[in-house]
Amino acid sequence: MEELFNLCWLTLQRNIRSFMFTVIILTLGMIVFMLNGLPSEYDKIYFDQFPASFRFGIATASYQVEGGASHRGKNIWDTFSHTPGNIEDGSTGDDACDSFRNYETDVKNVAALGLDFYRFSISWSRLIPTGVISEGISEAGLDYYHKLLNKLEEEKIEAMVTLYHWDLPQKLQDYGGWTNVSLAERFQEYADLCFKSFGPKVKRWITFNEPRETSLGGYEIGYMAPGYKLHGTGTYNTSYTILRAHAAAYRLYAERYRNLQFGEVGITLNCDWAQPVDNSVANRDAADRFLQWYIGIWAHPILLGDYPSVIKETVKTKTNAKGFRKSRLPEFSQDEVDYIKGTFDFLGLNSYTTRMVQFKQCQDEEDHYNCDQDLKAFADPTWPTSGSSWLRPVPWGIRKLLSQRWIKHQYPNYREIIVTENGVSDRPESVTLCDQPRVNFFQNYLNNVLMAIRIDEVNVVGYTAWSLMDNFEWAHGYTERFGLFWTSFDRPDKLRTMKSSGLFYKKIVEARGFPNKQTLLDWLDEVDTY
Ligand code: GBH
Repeated sequence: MEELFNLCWLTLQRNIRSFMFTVIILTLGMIVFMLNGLPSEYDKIYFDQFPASFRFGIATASYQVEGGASHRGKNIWDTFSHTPGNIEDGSTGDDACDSFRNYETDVKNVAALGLDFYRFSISWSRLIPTGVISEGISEAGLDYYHKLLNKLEEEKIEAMVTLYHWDLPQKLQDYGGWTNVSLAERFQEYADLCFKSFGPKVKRWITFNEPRETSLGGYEIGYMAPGYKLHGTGTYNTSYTILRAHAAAYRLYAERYRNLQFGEVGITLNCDWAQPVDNSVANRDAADRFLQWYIGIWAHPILLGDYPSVIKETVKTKTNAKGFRKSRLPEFSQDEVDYIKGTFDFLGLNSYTTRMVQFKQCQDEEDHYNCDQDLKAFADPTWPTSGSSWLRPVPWGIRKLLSQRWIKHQYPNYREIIVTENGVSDRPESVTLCDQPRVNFFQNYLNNVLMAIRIDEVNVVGYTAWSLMDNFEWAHGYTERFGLFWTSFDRPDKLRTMKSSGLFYKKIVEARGFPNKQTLLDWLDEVDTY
């Protein structure tokens, strides 16, 4: 009995000791926790600088910001936006941000962010009102871009100039637009005028911005100008002309201008990352098809030669099955393959979001670019939302897209990649100058680009935020704001005011990256109270 009592007493004593020990450990833990905070999302940030030669910039596009519509020839976005029902808020780009008059402020704002370059686009019909050079050139149009380029030079900001950001002269649309192969020649003449006039002041030229959107949005689905619904052929037929036009401009520059002007010519392609829903072969193949149809249809002919074989074979099989001998996808001759192949000094990439992808046999009776891919693409409901239904911030997506998972692997000869657009929208009623979600977006996307460079060794040489200021967001008019500067559209002077995201981007650019956790937290505090 006594032994038993002693045993119990001993056990109790030992337990009290371990109980006290636990209490002390917990208290110490609490103290450490209170001093340092929880392990946070900031512990996942990769702290390092971008390479010394890395360039930071910001972008706009002519129709979205210029206004001054009465001072130039008519283009397809004038026609499209003036047609009732096409634009969400019934607006047009007639005035937009009035950069036609405010270009000096724009350059000043780019300089205020401490940036290395400004990416803007030239309005074709501002230089050549009908699009046909023999019908006349506008001196006032040339003058406008000279003034803009001079101002940039004064501020020591490099110019990255897009030749085609969707605003085709209307007269060229009347001849069939990009379904007409001879538009490649008209484009080459226009490019020639731009190289000749502005070349000495331009470091990088982009022939086309997101040709996929021109083709799919403009000619197959129809939510963009010119609004055609050529299902099954619109994307493929126009891609054939656009690829030839791109190559024609590239070759012209290489032959006649490069030795004198020392610039580079590339194209900007857009792409979402495609994450297979699981590891099955069927779903991984579906995600790969998503990427081939999205970016491969453009990148493969330019980097490796000809359309990707999966697209050639699939479209041919599907067309044959309907009883037609000739594929809906045009065929390049060997000469054409060689003409287009290798026409890039750098690859521009616009990326905003990610899709989950799953195999799904398309049942549509109708031929369609989407149906040809046999897949279902959707957003994971847990991803955050933004001001645009299609745009779900998924920062790791851009890293996978750039890295060995895709672009670096598919196109080993890619040379240099420049992220030519990346950004996020909000709705004017929800967020104003203190745009915390946008700050968060840039922090995480820029950090993933940094990891792609430093960890995955992708040769990304520049990054471009979209956009300098809120502007005409195509079919969504002025209902979605992407700016790092707020635009007061209701004021005649279209006043621009820097948002928190502008200040945050400036900090990253100044530091050339992410120095350490404390500095990052200090920046976030500062921009939050801004
Ligand atoms: C870029 O396109 C453009 O280059 C730029 O001009 C634009 O302002 C920016 O992004 C932001 O959108 O509304 O569901 O019909 C990005 C690619 C393709 C994304 C068309 C939106 C419309 C989908 N865009 N897409 S929907």
